[in-house]
Amino acid sequence: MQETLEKAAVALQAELNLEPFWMPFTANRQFKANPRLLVAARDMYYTSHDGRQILDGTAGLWCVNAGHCRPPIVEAIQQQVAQLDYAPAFQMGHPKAFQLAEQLIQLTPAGLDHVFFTNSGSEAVDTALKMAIAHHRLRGQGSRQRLIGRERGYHGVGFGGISVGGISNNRKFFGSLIPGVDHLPHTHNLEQNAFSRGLPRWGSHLAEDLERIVALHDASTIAAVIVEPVAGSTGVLLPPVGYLEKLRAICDKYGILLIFDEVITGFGRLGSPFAANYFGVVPDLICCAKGLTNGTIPMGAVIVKQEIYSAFMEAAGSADDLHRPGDNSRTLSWSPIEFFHGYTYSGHPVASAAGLATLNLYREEGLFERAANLAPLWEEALHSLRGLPHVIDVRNLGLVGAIELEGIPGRPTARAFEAFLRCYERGVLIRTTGDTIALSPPLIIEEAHIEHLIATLKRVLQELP
Ligand code: PXG
Ligand code: PLP
Repeated sequence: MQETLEKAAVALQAELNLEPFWMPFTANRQFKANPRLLVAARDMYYTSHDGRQILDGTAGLWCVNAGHCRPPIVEAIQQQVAQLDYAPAFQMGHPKAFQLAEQLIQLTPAGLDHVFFTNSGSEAVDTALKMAIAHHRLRGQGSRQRLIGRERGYHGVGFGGISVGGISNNRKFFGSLIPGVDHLPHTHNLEQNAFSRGLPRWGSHLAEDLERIVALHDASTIAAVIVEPVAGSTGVLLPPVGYLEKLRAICDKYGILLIFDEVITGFGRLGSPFAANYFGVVPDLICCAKGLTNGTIPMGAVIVKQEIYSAFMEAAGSADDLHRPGDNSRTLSWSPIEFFHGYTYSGHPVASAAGLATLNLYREEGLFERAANLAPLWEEALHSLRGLPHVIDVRNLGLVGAIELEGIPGRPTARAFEAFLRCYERGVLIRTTGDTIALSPPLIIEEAHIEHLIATLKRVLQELP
């Protein structure tokens, strides 16, 4: 097998110059010496450049929730790009962006009812942080500028996102970041919670650290707390029972906005539209992306509560106010534009068409319910890996899973990465972060696929150095 792969790699390099493309979050030199290219996809499988079928255990990068190249989505994109390729996003519109916003708010908990479109999760995060700070200013609380993130959090790669994020490698190279950010402690604790099924019991008190931060800085300086309800990228860290409820209560007590970054947890990953629905904890803003278009066309969104939208609408000069330019009783100098923010491609027609077709497919096939129904089987399958060599924890919720391996001393990440390579050789795509294997298959996964995935992992874990 190794030999065939190497042959295919050599053939590929003869026809494709891999050098100019600076690949994101990739060991470029290692990859280019031994490339892994995907050339096609269908439902649960990728086709690799050497012609093999690869079972997708990760829904691409947590985004292809309905499976690959689904015809209704593909056709909607094809039709849209031929009919209206682009429409200016500022002071102009097109119907599908409005339709998509309306459909999105059907999925969120009551009260979250206005949508701002972005092109990625990173942009959704930066948008939400800007909204939070501006919202306070517009309500006469301009001293509320401080942002609270969490250790090990991932909120994309914009300067806002890495500032509130808590992954050291994503921060340390990039200077002083944005000022006025504090971090809550992460909730991962193997001594207390290893091999929990579903939510861990221990650790809800960690939310109370927000009280310490408030005592230190005073609530009047704090704009927002941002967390992933389930931290994905850092290795699937689950919130302890009661933790998110506590965070919500403390935010309410001090007038702090709560932002859920649902870029991964949105669109059925936990068996419900959003984690907010799953946990019954309603944030003030939700960031989403990825599954919004089933990964087909880049798109993100921030969904906000009515009060936040209204604060902007009421504070800005009204369009009928033309006779009162310069009225300085208002917080901002007069302008009919309520929020000085947006992207060339906010609500892009092709992305909107992809989003509409995606939400329709989720609904028609009942994919969120399907994920919820499969979750117990998924849990059983994952926990059957307990006891295999190197496995120090197994975590699961909805259709997310993590297998944490004991690292090789002095070579962190090496063991899990070796598992990734070996699974790929055996025709299964997994994702690793640190020494944790993260799994998040398309929600169309069937029992036989789960068996194949777990059987491959078992063999690979038994063989690992
Ligand atoms: N917030 C969260 C919670 C995310 O998981 C982003 C923001 C940024 O989204 P964009 O679209 O800008 O990438 C993410 C993205 C991984 C992995 O393997 C996770 C992400 C992206 C790529 C890889 O864990 N999460
Ligand atoms: N840089 C320049 C010079 C621009 O003109 C623009 C948009 O007009 C941007 C950056 C931002 O690009 P986007 O709106 O695609 O985020």
